[in-house]
Amino acid sequence: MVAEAFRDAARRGARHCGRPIDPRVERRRDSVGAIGEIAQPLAQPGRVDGIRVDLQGTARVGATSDLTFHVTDAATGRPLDDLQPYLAAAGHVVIMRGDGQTFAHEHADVRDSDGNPVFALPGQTFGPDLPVHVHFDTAGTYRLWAQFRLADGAVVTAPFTVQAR
Ligand SMILES: [Cu+2]
Repeated sequence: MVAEAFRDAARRGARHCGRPIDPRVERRRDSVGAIGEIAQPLAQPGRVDGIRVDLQGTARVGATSDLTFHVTDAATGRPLDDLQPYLAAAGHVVIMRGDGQTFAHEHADVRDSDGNPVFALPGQTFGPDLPVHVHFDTAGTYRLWAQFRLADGAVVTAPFTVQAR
């Protein structure tokens, strides 16, 4: 499902952080079982291969929606504060309307000590909260895929379904 979404995006000429989207991300950890069942409302956690991702916030139409992905170890509940940069971002989010007609790509908000937005650089760590600002143009169902890199280098892709109102 995620691979399909990224392939669709690639076909439309979308680019991922200045690079063409490549669905064959190295060492992907997205478990097919979790990806196939995309039915979590905004408040429901996504679980991908031992990682739990809670999506917090409200999906509002006509305003910027401030969402937060909260990443924990599903078995122990340990907040993961050692996420690594992946393609110069702390996290990547693909947002697609349910009918597939709109597509957006956002990044987790990373700021320096003065509050200015900056790239996620090697050696930095992030989490457990990854803030993302999303714009929903019309009310309805959207699919979101959040992608980030664990301390061991594995890339996790967590799917969500949200209702924007
Ligand atoms: Cu990106």
